[in-house]
Formats: sequence, structure tokens, C-alpha cells
Amino acid sequence: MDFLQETGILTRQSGVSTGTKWQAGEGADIASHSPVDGKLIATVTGASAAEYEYLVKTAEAAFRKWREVPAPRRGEIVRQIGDALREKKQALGRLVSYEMGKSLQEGLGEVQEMIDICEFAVGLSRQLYGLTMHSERPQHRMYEQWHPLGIVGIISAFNFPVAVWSWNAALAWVCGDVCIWKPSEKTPLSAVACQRIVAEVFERNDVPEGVSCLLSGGREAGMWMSADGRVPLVSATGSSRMGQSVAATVAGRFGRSLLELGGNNAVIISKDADLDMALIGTVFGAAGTAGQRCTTTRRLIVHKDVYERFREKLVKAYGQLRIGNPLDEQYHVGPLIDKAAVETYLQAITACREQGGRFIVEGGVLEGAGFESGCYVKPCIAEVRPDFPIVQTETFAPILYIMPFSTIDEAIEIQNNVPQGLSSAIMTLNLREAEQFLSCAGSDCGIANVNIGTSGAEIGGAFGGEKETGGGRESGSDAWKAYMRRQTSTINYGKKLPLAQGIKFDI
Ligand code: UN1
Repeated sequence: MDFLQETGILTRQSGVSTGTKWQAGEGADIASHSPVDGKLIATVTGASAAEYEYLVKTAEAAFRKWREVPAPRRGEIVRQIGDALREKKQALGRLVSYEMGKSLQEGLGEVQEMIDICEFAVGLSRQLYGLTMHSERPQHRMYEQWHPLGIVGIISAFNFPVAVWSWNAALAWVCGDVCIWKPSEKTPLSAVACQRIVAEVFERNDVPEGVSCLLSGGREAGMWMSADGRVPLVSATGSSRMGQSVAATVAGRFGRSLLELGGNNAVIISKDADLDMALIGTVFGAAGTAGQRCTTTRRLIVHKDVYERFREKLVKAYGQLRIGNPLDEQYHVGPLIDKAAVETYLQAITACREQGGRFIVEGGVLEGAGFESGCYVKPCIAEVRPDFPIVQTETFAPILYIMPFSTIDEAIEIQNNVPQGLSSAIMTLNLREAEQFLSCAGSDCGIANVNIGTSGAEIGGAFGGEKETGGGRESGSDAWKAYMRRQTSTINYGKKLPLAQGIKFDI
């Protein structure tokens, strides 16, 4: 396991850091077991409340310096982080695969997303534009400018242990913010490895301690940040339940939160779809990453005229899926993150059956050689009705629900009729249907694709969704605005003081 050495992972290490300096980690220990083989990879020590306090103090001091560094210079440093990630891509990708359980292709893809967002951020560092407006008053100039916010708290999930953090951190840094990262307890080592890579680049560039902080710990650590008035923005990725509690706490102190929560993503398959293409998009979307993406395809809404034909293709394709060690390229599907996730998967299957679902591809836990961790499960498919309670719920596992439709209006209604609103797709060669799906009366999701599955978004677009998905937008487009504060400034260069709205006030 050279990748452990290459990413600097020790058997026991602190998970609390301000950059190059690591605190003792006086909080609870976090043991990282690989779902690949069930082995203990290493242990990370979490932060105590006093150590959190130290991180915040250091980050506050760092912010005062970092905000003064010109944005393009900050971008140049982020460019170097991209280069450092490029150098470590193989090792970091392997570590992510081994610790999280996603296929090596996807582990490497995740590091590629980090490199991509660094490059995006470099360009952005020269494009943090504000607008100018024409003042209604003579000899006045009005414009807006964007200033850094301060400390950005980042709470990330196990399923994208490094990429989603980097979407936040790379943008926050070019915007002049400093970050405190609370990674998932299920993937603490990937975070330690990233912190080392960033710290090295920052040290080389004389960036002060505190611009990148690592706060390993449990739920409590996330709540410290959520309740802390010194953290103006908390960006959280994870379950809707977690997001709700973060959002309520942050709102209680008038802070900002940026939420990327659960999805219940559907693909509509029209009778005019290219069914071969639809098949690839669907199988990758539903079974890839063992169903553990926010964007995983959970529901298939198929036109009744092609239902039988597509179902047959799907069952055949599922029969060809190879489940096994994700580091071995011959396998398509790796394990779930842990045994608790396996339990949730089994409960969802039981619930689906009880509610009237009929499995056309059976699920189950794999046993025997190669499956010792107990985390490998079979991707499965159930025929359901859209209103089953289980179909309304996000289960983070490879369970696909399939249901028929007759008209495009009905399909869109089924697609929208869930509490979540992250990603959606239609497979069709019919222009009218595609445009209706994308119109204001179409998909209600943050992401709506045509002839592409629900997962695998590029970093250039804004990523996130509506309703219980939380409403936040991360990554591309103008998502950077969430990491800055807008200031409207009006300057009077005349010799009189006219008031707006023509108000007279003579003294
Ligand atoms: C997530 O699952 O939290 O679109 C992020 C995708 C990836 C990111 C997923 N680029 O599937």
C-alpha cells in the first residue's frame, strides 16, 4: 500500500491542524476502517473544544492577512495546489478508493475534479466582478464590490471525501476567505492527506497558518461551527436531516449556510429515447459508486410503450455488473461505506416489499472470499408506484425504483413529486419533450439534463438543488458569490449633497 506512504498516512495521527502545525487532537479518536477489506487503515485524533477555539483564533488572525493578498496572487497559489494534486493524483485517488470504497476510476476522477476546480478558481481570481450602476443624483458614482467573508466552515460527506471540500475551499481561498474543514468521520484520512498537500504549498508561499484548518471530529464539531458567530458561512454537504439542524442553528445567529443535501434523482425514458444510450446512463447513474452519490439515479420513469423492452435490457445489464474490490479495475461496483449502510439498504428493501414493490433484480449482501468486510451488496431494481413512502426517501445504496408513465405531463409530475430536488434527466430525441422538461413547467431540480444521466456533473456549472436538497449552489458559474459579501458604494464627487428620491432637507 504505497499510497499510504505517499500521502503521508501514519498508523496514528492528529486530525487537527492549522496548516503545517498539528495539534495533539485531544478529542475522541476516529478509527478509519476500509470498507474494501474491513481492515483498520489508521486512527485520527479528533479536536477538543479548546483546540477548536485555537483553530478559530488562528483562522481569524490569518484572515486579516489573507484578505489583503491580491486575489490574482491568491489564485496563483491555488494554481500551485492544483499542480501538487496533479503530482499526487494516483496516490490520493487510491487512498480515496480504499478509504471510501469507490472504484479507482472514480477515486481518480474525484482528484481530477479537485484539479479542475483549482484551475477554475485561478481564472475566477481575476473575475470577481461587481456591477456599476448609474446614480440618480448628479456627480455621483454608484457601484458594487465583493469582499471576503471571513471564516468558511466546510462540513463534507464521506461519499465525495475530497472533491466537494475542494469546490468550497478553492473558491473560498481565491475570494480571500479562510477555511475550517470538518470532514466526515467515515473518511478522516483522505482529509489528512489533502491538508498535508495544501499546507506544503501554503508554506512555500508564506501563507500564514490558519488559512486552511482541519477540524476532525464528530457531529459536535460541526455544531461548534454552526453555532459560532465568528464563522459567517457554513457550507454543509450530507443528509437533509443534518442540513436541517445546521441550517436552523446557523440561521439562529443570522449566519449564512450553503446546503447540498439529499437527492432523489429520476431519469424519464421517453418512447423516443435512444434506449442503448439511456441504458448506459441509467446503469452508471444507479449502480455506480454503489448508489452513494447525491446525484445517483434512484427512480426510472419509463414510457409504457418501451417499458417491457427497457426493463429487459436493464435486467440483462445488471446481470453483467461485477461487484468486488474497487481497486481492481475489472469490477464495476464496490462496497457500501460501512455495515450501518448495509443495514439501511436491507431495511429499504424490506420496506419496499412491504409497500408492494416487486423486485425484478434481487438485492442481498455478498459473502465469502473477497467480501469479508460485509459491506458488498447487490445493486437491485424494484417495480413500484411513485407514491410509496420508500420511493419518496433517499436511501444511500444501489436500489433503483422503476415505474411506467403514459404522457410526458404525467412523467414530469412524477419526477417532481418528491421532497428532494437535486438532479434530473430525460432521455429523448423528441425536441418538444426535451424543451418541456427544461421549461419553467418542467423539472423542478437544480440540475436537469437531456440525454445524459443524473450523475457526473462537471465543475463548471453551479451544483446543487431545491427543496430538501437545501438550495445551495457550489462549484462553477457564479457560485463564488456565496463566499463573499456584496457592498454597494455610492460616491459623491460634487459640491452639493442631493438626497435620493428628491427629498429636501434644508437646515
Ligand atoms: C455528491 O454526490 O455529493 O455530479 C457530489 C456528480 C459529481 C459530484 C457529486 N460530480 O455526480
